[in-house]
Amino acid sequence: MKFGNAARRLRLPLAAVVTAAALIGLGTLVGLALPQYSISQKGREFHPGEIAINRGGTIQIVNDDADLLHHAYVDSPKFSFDSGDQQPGSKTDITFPVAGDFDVLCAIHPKMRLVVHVK
Ligand SMILES: [Cu+2]
Repeated sequence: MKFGNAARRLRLPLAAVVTAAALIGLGTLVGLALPQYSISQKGREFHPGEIAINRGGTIQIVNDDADLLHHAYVDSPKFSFDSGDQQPGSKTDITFPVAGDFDVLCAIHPKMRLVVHVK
């Protein structure tokens, strides 16, 4: 009985360690392949309107407006990007290779602004 209890006590932490290791491994793979941050375009606004990421990080912008085109772009001396027209439901990835503060704007809706702080 005592041994059984001890084994049971040992098994749980071991399972937790194995699960954690598997998750960390998976997370590393996913982190390499998928964008880490998701931004929604809805109601002619970016949600959230501001985000902080690390250099080399990727954000994914999703056009959640059912019937509006968007067109995200960055125009700065350090870094430029142009998504082209973003159809409703489409997803656009932007990777920021340099540190700084960047405005992601919309070429169709001048009031749309997303501030990206890259550390
Ligand atoms: Cu727009």
